[in-house]
Amino acid sequence: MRVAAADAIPEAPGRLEAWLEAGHHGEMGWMEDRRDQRADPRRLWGEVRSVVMLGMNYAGEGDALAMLAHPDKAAISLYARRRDYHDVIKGKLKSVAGLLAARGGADVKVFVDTAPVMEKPLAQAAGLGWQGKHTVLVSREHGSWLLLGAIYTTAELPADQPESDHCGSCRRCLDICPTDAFPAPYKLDARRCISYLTIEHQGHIDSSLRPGIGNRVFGCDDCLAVCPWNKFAQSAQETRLALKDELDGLDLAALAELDDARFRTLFAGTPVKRTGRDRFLRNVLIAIGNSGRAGLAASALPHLRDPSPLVRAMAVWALGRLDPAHALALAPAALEGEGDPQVRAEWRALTPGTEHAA
Ligand code: B12
Ligand code: SF4
Ligand code: SF4
Repeated sequence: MRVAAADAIPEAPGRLEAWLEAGHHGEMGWMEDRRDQRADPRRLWGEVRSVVMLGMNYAGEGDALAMLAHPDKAAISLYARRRDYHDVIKGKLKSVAGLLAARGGADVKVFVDTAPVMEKPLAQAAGLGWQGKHTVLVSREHGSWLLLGAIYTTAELPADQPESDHCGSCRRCLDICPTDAFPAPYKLDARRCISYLTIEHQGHIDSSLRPGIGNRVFGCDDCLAVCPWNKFAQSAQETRLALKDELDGLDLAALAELDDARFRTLFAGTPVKRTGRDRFLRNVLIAIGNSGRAGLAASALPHLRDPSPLVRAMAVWALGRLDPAHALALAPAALEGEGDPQVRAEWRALTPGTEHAA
């Protein structure tokens, strides 16, 4: 934990504004709402004088990208293969905030993604680390594996020294990105980021971005995992955030069979639950389409009649990649009964001679 003054991020409003103006937030309309309050703690709470930032290590053991070598299995990002961090961090922040209030009589407010707060620039100002070229906070002790939370307080606490940038000439995170989501160092176009596409994006995923998603069905760790500063990270000790081994290496074929109830049970209490079954199945079918395993075509077939157009559309796409002849044979009859424009477009894209995502 480190402390920043409430006025320590004067460059944040302009940078947030530029990001929003460029449309890099995609459909995250909530990033536009209350933008003044997000970029300046004093706009959110007039009395705030200091911000206590918490960084919580969530490093795992071994290679975070190991699952990418198994295209018939699901890669779920490291933060999501465990209990939702928000409650755990909030609990810790509340106990510190309680001490601040009890000892100094200060007013306190605790935030973990619950209010418009720019956690990364505040954490840099407090000296927890620096925003790397991948835009995430990197620390010399924990590499890129930190989750953040904030306490705003009326107490005038002595501020810590801000951390400076230690990226140097490195650009590993920029070069590894499978969907080319960095228009420049320190700038992320969320609309191209697999984390955004698989977690936040509500609708159909553009066909040009689907191949880059590979088997990443929830979030993406590539830019974090290649950061050389990770070599100093110790694996996380917090037992309440222990990795759930049962979520590592799940078969895509098994995930394709999830109905709503089984989806909720499997991912209960984890961040994955947030997408809901339909969006998750959309992601799973993209992974199936990317797998190159013809045997997985059978897992896409039943979803051609799924009630959700999101799922149906990606079933068509996956089948078209794994078994194009079969998909083409089914297309005429399927098109007759199909009312959803996107699903119709996916069927039409299979027609020989027209552009096909594969
Ligand atoms: C919106 C959001 C997303 C969006 C957009 C990500 C983004 N980079 O903004 C999406 C859905 C893509 C996303 C993805 C992920 N997220 Co997220 N996300 C957030 C959220 C809610 C807001 C971030 C924000 O304010 N973005 C707006 C832009 C303007 O801010 P920015 O990236 O800081 O942009 C700065 C740079 O552009 C910089 N800049 C511009 N020009 C220049 C030039 C120079 C020289 C410099 C130095 C800087 C600079 O200035 C801007 C303002 O400071 C925060 C929680 C929070 N409340 O802060 C979590 C948060 C950032 N996410 C987090 C995580 C873990 C992830 C993922 C790793 C999850 C995953 N495994 O899939 C990925 C990482 C992807 C990536 N490379 O960023 C953590 C990161 C922890 C950390 N160590 O930093 C946070 C802090 C949540 C938390 N409480 O722990 N996320
Ligand atoms: S999380 Fe993945 S897709 Fe998003 S910027 Fe990083 S490497 Fe690219
Ligand atoms: S991979 Fe290199 S450029 Fe990217 S954040 Fe880490 S040190 Fe910086």
